[in-house]
Amino acid sequence: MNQLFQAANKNPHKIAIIDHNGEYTYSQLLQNSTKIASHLLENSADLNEARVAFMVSPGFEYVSVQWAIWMAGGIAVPLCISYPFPSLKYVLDDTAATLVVAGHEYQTILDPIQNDPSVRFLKYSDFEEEIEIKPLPEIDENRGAMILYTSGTTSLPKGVLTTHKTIESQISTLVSAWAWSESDHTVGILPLHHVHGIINVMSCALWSGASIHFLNPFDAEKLFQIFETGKVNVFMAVPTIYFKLISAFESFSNQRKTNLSEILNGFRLMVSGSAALPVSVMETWHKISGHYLLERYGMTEIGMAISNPYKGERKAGHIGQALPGVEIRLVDESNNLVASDEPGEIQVKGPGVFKSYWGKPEATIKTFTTDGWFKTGDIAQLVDGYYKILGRDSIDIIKSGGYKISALEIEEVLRTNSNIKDCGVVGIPNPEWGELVVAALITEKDFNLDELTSWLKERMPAYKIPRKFIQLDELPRNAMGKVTKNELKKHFTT
Ligand code: MLC
Ligand code: AMP
Repeated sequence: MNQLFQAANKNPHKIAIIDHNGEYTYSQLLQNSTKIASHLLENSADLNEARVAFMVSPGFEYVSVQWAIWMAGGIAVPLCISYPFPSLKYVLDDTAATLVVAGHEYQTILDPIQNDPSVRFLKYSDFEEEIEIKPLPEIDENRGAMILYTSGTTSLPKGVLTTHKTIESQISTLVSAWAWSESDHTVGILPLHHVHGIINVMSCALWSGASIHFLNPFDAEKLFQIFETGKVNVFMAVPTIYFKLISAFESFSNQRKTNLSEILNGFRLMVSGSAALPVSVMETWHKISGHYLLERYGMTEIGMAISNPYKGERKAGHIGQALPGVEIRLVDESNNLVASDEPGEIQVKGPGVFKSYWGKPEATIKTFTTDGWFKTGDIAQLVDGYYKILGRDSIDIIKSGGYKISALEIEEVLRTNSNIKDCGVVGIPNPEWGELVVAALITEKDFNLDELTSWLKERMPAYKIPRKFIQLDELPRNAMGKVTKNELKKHFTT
């Protein structure tokens, strides 16, 4: 990640990060990261791709730890700060992380692993101790740099391994396509265990010598207050956040609305992605801000691949064209190219595509064609030179609030409840969340549904928990005995 650190060196006195503790320059960021890298290295010269899991709040501390891991030659494994312990443990076990870093807010939840002999457990406060600065190892760009977890068509999430080179390519592509510069000022409101928050917002800003103001957790009122300072000029979010911002905006006085509209109108760039942007949201946001949101398409495995133009027409309901350096093709079920106006699966090639699913060689082979195209599972069509997403090849993948959720994963957890005999989880359309996770259950007679949500909260993050439960006598099935999820969905719309 040398280019990222070199960029930071160019602007030593510029504010890089603003968070709830204060403001930090690029020079402070580099110094702190180097110091933490020395702590991580301890007696070794290179972490040699050891997995370093870290649970640290978005802000100066998060970036310092992430950069330190890269400087010391480790693989960064950011842990979701809202995960309950079983979800954290899954990631720690799957990556076989040998180092774990806990921000002070997360020491308690990580307590059970403090005495694990296979793990070196470090509190962020340990890094405050003075240490002799160690020489940093030379890192080959093809070495592993980060593992992010993504849900898919298997019941358990998979770790997506990217290299330093992949990440640099993902960042530099966007910096140039969207004209990032050191005069930019953005806001970090997205979770930092997914590419949208890590790559598109945080890393692009820091690569460009821009400033990033972290706000955690997301809060529409507080975000508008940051906008009202008049400093922000670049903003990126998922459609659910734009939906929430519109609702909050509509409750403001006319005077505040006029003032905010003027401020938003002065932004250089506003982007939406991670889920389909409803045309109604795009139009309402245009009325509020004067901006047609730039909608783009990406995935944990590939970074960003398709984008509406920075300059030029942005089409509502369309994701745009291939980004420079990214090859895109649409194919049918036999991997043959479709006719130019026919729908097909999006397949991607390019330097931003991930290396492998961590510890899952078979899944990795399955997700690429024999000639090296990554199969996204998303179905699209090229309409007048702009790609348009039509759907996904698997009904078991749900996008809610911009998070990818596996219906199978939730079903497996539900089935571990002794009162639940069987279940089916589906996503139903919802204007705010994109899709809402809902579940049909076949239960023991006297089972009380009221306690189910709190039971689930101990086992999975809140965003995966079904928002509606219904009890059925049986699940709709086809002749093969497979649950027919399209039929099941109908039970939730009546
Ligand atoms: C939370 N809630 C939900 C929910 N998530 N309800 C329905 N569906 C969901 N998906 C509920 C909570 O239980 C809670 O209810 C209330 O909403 C507030 O919870 P919260 O956690 O405080 O929610 P909030 O902060 O408002 O979260 C909304 C959000 C968040 C939009 C900020 O979902 C978010 O950060 N999404 C971004 C995800 C992201 O970064 N995806 C990118 C993946 S990368 P109660 O009743 O308890 O109050 C990718 C590639 C690419 O996709 O192309 O970018
Ligand atoms: P994730 O696995 O969390 O990285 O999510 C990637 C998925 O998000 C893609 O495979 C798409 O299904 C979806 N996605 C991302 N951007 C868009 C978009 N602009 N429109 C529709 N779906 C999108």
